Amino acid sequence: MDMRAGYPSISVVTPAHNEADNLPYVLPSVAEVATEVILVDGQSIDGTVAVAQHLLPRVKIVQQTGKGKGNALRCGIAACTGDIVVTMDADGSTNPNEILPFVEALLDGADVAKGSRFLGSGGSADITRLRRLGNHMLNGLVNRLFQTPFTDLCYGYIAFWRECLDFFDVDCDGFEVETQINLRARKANLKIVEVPSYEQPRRHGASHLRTFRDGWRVLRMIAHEWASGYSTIKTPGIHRAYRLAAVRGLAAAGVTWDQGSSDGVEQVRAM
Ligand SMILES: Nc1nc2c(ncn2[C@@H]2O[C@H](COP(=O)(O)OP(=O)(O)O)[C@@H](O)[C@H]2O)c(=O)[nH]1
Ligand SMILES: [Mg+2]
Repeated sequence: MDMRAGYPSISVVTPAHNEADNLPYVLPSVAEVATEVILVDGQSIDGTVAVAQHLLPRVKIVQQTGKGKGNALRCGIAACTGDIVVTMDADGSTNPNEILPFVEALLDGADVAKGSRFLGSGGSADITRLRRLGNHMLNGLVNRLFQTPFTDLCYGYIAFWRECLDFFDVDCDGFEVETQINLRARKANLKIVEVPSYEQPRRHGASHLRTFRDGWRVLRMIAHEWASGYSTIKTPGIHRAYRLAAVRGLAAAGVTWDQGSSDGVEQVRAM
């Protein structure tokens, strides 16, 4: 990892509900690339917090305020201070060595880099046939409704510039959270790219996801986002300009927003 001065700082958020046995496969490798590691504990009773602190003394522990993976990510993302936020699972299925390609995609101009198990070198040794089918159908529905080219809707490995949170909120509770992030980023006209990712099998324990209950929640999320309209900001470049300004510290040098110019295009300008 290139740790030059000026390289963006990376906050990794990992939600964990009883993942103590899996953390040794995750935290040490994540620590090699992350500036900040935030573990969001879901009232684990297997020593998850103690194991995390033993493996990585600098880990930030956040206790979630409600229930579910969405609530956990919401709490964890709120605690991030890095330029880049990366969400990844704590069960050993998402490979920490893949963080770098996500970051590179952001440095190449994306606002959001979402992992895909169904693109190029991606794959999954974890997903069941039924879940694959459900994901495929929901993904197809989203692509029709939102004119997106997504290949994987419900995957927990996502990276984005933290400034993107000025354009969307994460405010759901369950496994529909990735769908919410992807759709709200799309609706805010952010530039989204997919990064091939290989999902390994969860190392220990069982999935917390219940296929029909959570598939239904994803479907309801799609309907809700479809019904609630798009961002009124129509210029994708504004996001990148804003983010670049923030990352380069231009804000401190007096960046102003020029809204409502003659062609209706908003611009960000460094004075
Ligand atoms: N804090 C917290 N983490 C959760 C909760 N539900 C799931 N997770 C975590 O979210 C990640 C993905 O969950 P997992 O059960 O592996 O779902 P799957 O990958 O879709 O089969 C894992 O790290 C879980 O520990 C929750 O309610 N609270
Ligand atoms: Mg998993």
